[in-house]
Amino acid sequence: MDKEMENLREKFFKKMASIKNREELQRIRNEYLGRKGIVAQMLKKITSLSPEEKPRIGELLNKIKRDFQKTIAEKDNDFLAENSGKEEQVDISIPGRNFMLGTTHPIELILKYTEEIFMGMGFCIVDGPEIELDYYNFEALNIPKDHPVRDDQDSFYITPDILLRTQTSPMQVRTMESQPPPVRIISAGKCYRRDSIDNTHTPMFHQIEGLAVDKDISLADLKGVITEFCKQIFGKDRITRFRPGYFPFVEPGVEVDVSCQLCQGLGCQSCGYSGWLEIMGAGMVHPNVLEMAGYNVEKYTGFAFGMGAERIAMLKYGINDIRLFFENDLRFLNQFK
Ligand code: 2U9
Repeated sequence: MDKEMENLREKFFKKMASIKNREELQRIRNEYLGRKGIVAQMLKKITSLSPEEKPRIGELLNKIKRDFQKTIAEKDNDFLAENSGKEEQVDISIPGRNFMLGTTHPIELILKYTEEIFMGMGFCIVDGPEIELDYYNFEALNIPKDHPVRDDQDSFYITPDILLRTQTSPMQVRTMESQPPPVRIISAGKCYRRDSIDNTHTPMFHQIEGLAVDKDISLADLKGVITEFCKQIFGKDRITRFRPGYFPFVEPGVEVDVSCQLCQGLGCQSCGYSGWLEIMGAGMVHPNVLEMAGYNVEKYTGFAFGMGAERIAMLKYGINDIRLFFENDLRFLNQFK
């Protein structure tokens, strides 16, 4: 065994003296120190030695192993040092790399603009869960189990009582439950409905809703706030129109139109020759909704409104297909800086 170990050393150092690169070094490392390498095999042989020889040979072999490891590591460092000089050379004549800069998504832009406009009128922003209880999504909004409006807002149910929210109103109910009036809040975010996809429908969309509850709130306050919003988001020259409309959570309910920018209200193809574009629904909060949230309906009234962020973006930017928002085509997205 002593002779064998001597030969081993001699052969290893001879080979090491002639290697030229890291690949060759790796090969020698595997050959000598690998799991099935020469040193490992010799260490295995120790078991067959006499009890007196075992510790001596074991110690010598382990010393050989440490020496080989050290020599290989030193050689590796030499190679690295030689190469690193080359790698770090900088050619300052090469033009710099262009980094792709992201842009804000148009829906995010609309959400941010809208929130800022309403914050300027004293509203706060509230955020809430996208997975909701049926109670907050429907019942507390005056939509009991058998109400026909549930057909228009068919949802994705997780259990019979838990669903993906179909509107952002649940958070407004939760806010009313958690604080007394006055309340002035905007709730915006993703909503889900089981709609078939076409150029105006996707099963996930974004809603922006507002709610104001206080003493002496009237429909005139609603009209003033919405008219101001339309002027700020679409332009000073736009005017608004309020028509009667039905929504179970408001009474009276209204549908809000903004004058068409292309024809200045005269009528053209884009507004269906009416001069008006529908932008949202709104109304005075139904007393049942206020009462279920624990508010005194003798003392307080409120207004609420709701709109689709995609629809607002389509009207503001002249986009005719809602699917463009979710296809992530950079040629589309890069237009919104
Ligand atoms: C509470 C009480 C009332 C919010 C309102 C609408 C009318 C409305 C639609 C617009 C387009 C939904 O995304 S859409 O399909 N919304 O027409 N939303 S009133 O009323 C509320 C909200 C919260 C507590």
